[in-house]
Parts: sequence; C-alpha cells; structure tokens
Amino acid sequence: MQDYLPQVRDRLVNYRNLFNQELTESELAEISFLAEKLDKNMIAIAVFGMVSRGKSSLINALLGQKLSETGAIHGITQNVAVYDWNSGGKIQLRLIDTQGIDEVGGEVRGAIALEAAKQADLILFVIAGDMTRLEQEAIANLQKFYKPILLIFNKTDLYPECDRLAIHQALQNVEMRKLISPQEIVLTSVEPKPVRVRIQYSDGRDSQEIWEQPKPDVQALKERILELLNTEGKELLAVNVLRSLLEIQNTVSQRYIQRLQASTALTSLVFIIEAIAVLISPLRWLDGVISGGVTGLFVIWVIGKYASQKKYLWLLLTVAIACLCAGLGINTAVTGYIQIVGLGLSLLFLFKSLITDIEQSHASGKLGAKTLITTIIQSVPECSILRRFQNI
Ligand SMILES: Nc1nc2c(ncn2[C@@H]2O[C@H](COP(=O)(O)OP(=O)(O)OP(=O)(O)O)[C@@H](O)[C@H]2O)c(=O)[nH]1
Ligand SMILES: [Mg+2]
Repeated sequence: MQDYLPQVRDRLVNYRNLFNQELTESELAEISFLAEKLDKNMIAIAVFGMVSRGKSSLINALLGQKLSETGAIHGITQNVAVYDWNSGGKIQLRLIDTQGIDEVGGEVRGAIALEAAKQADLILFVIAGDMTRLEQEAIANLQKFYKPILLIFNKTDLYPECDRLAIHQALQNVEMRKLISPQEIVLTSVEPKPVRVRIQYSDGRDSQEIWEQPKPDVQALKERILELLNTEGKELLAVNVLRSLLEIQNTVSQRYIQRLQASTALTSLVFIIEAIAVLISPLRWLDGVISGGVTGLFVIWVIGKYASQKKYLWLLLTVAIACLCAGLGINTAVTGYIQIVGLGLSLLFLFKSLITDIEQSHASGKLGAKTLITTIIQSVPECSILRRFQNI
C-alpha cells in the first residue's frame, strides 16, 4: 500500500509556512506536535469505560507490569495517565488511562473524554458484561471524534461458558453493529479472580487447597492491536494527524470569514464616502489627496489585519498613487471616475485574494486535509477499521 506519511507531512509543513502569521501560538504548537508524531511514528491508545471495568488492569496487563493503580473500589483512577508501551515494533505506542466515564459529573466528564479522545489514535472501550445504555451512548459520542474503537469484553473469567457466549452474541446484534462490528470485539480477562486449586502430594502428605492467580488472558487483544498497527498503523496515523490539521484549518477559515464579514460593511462605507467626496469636491487636487490618501490608509489597515495580504501591497499602493496622480491633473476630464474605479478595483482584488486564501486554507482546498483523508480511507481494504469513517 502507498505510504501517505510523506504527503501528510508536506501538507502540514506547507500549510504552516503559508499561514504562519495567521496561526495562533497554540495552533503552531499543535502543528509542531503533529509533525513530531509523524516523525516518531507515535500512536496513542486511550482506554475508556465505566468505573471498575478493569481499564487500569488492562493497561498493566499490556505493559506486563503493574504501573497503573487498580482496585475493587469505584473511581481508583482519578486523572488521565500516560504510559509508554514498548511493544517491540517500529511504532512508538502510548497507553492513556482515564477515569470511569460515570465517575465524574457530566461536563467535566465530557471535557476529559474530549481531551483524551482527541489525543488518541485508537480507543479501547472496556466493558465487563452486557452493555448498559450509558456505555452505548458513550461509544456513540466517542465515534463523533472519528477514532477507531475496539470493544473489550473484559472479566470473562467471571462468566460460565454459556453466559459468556450469550453476552458475546448480544454484542453482535443488529443494534450493536451500528456502533461496533463483530471483528472489533475482543474478549479478555486481564486480572482473573484467583481460583482455589487442590494440591495432591505424591509422598503421602494430606492434600492441600491453595489460591492460585491465573495468568491474564490478554494475548488476543495484544495480537489484535499489533496486527491492526502492522496492517494499517500508518494509515491510522496519517488520517488522525490530518484530522487534527482539518480542525485547525476549519478554525482558521472560520476566523477569516468572520473577519471578512466584519470588514465588508466598513469597506463599502469607505468606498461610498470616498466616491461621494470625490464627486462633490470641486478641486481636482483635493480629490486626488482624498482618494489616494483614503485608499493608502485602507491598504495599510487591511494589511495589518490580514497578514497574508502583504503580497498585494505593491498593487494596492500603485492604485493609491495612480489616484493621487490623476488628482494632480494628468487627465482632469475623467479623474473622478478613475479614482472611484481605482478604489473599487483595489477592493475587488483584495476580496478576491482573501477568498482564494480561504479556499486554500479550507479543508477541501489544495492544502486541505479533507481531500487526502478521503483518498487514504478509500485506499484501505474494505475490512479496515478506518472504513467506518469514510463519510467524514
Ligand atoms: N475477575 C476479574 N476481575 C478483574 C479483571 N480485570 C480487573 N478486575 C478487577 O476489577 C477491579 C477494578 O479494576 P481496575 O483495573 O481498577 O478498574 P478501572 O476500570 O481502572 O477502575 P477505575 O479506575 O475505578 O475506573 C479490580 O478489583 C480488579 O482486580 C478481570 O479480568 N477479571
Ligand atoms: Mg483505573
């Protein structure tokens, strides 16, 4: 499959270079972070779910060591925590532990989930039995961020075989398939309950019962994650970086359009006042000073407001000077009209160039992230986890 990462990087860098002056500090910082993410092949996996479903235990089982605190009481994890996971591959993996989605109040929960979901390239949603309505809603909400989700049915050790099968079946019903497809469901028991085992001694001693801790059953999940990253990790990374770029592009376009709308009224007013002043003023040299001066001031004001318009400085100043010259008597018969047309043309140019900028910065433009996202998603196989998001 084609490697899209260099193209994504180009788009990121070109966008930053072209709109450097239009971007805020935090947008520039985010673009730098995205470039670093690409360079380091960094993928973040966030673990979500209700309290006590075994989110932290799952992270420990994947890491192979107990780094995240776990416990039987609800709400053990109170903050988002990030762990580096050395899975042995070329991709640098990060695991993000979160608090239970039912642990914090609505607004805070939304904000925390939003932050973690934004950072994540892949989401593991942990359940421990049949799904509750809150869990279904949470998955539907997370899907709004266009992040692929694996549904982890954990604590399977607590269910007899027939119940486990019944729950697994229920997770694949028609309603559920709208949220998660069957191949996106993985069964685990990351911290199985200790079991009593009877030890029989061959030397005639009395048999003894002891508690034994079974090994975590997390291999299927590990393999699923690594297989997913091996087959479509690069596309996942490319699409997620582009998705973040798309958000920045949309914000910048929005800002542009708002400023444009705010200045349309002012621009028209300047034009009308200048036209009237030129028409009613009896002195040609005064007309020139008015139209040249107002146009010049307007150009300086616009360039201060829209840094990217500097490239048209020469053109607009030429118009301003032409107005001034016309006013100084080069062609007195049509002077007034030249001045008005000059100002009109300069405004027209300015707005045309602004619209071109907006189109370029806009998601679907030449530098836009949207077109490339669509190309990448269309290039992955039908069964890919990314296909769910083809209608962005
Ligand atoms: N039987 C069984 N218990 C498990 C399994 N995984 C986790 N547990 C237990 O479930 C409890 C909660 O585990 P945690 O990993 O702390 O759960 P969490 O989702 O991180 O919980 P919060 O941080 O409180 O939201 C602990 O007592 C774990 O021992 C499992 O696979 N089987
Ligand atoms: Mg926890």
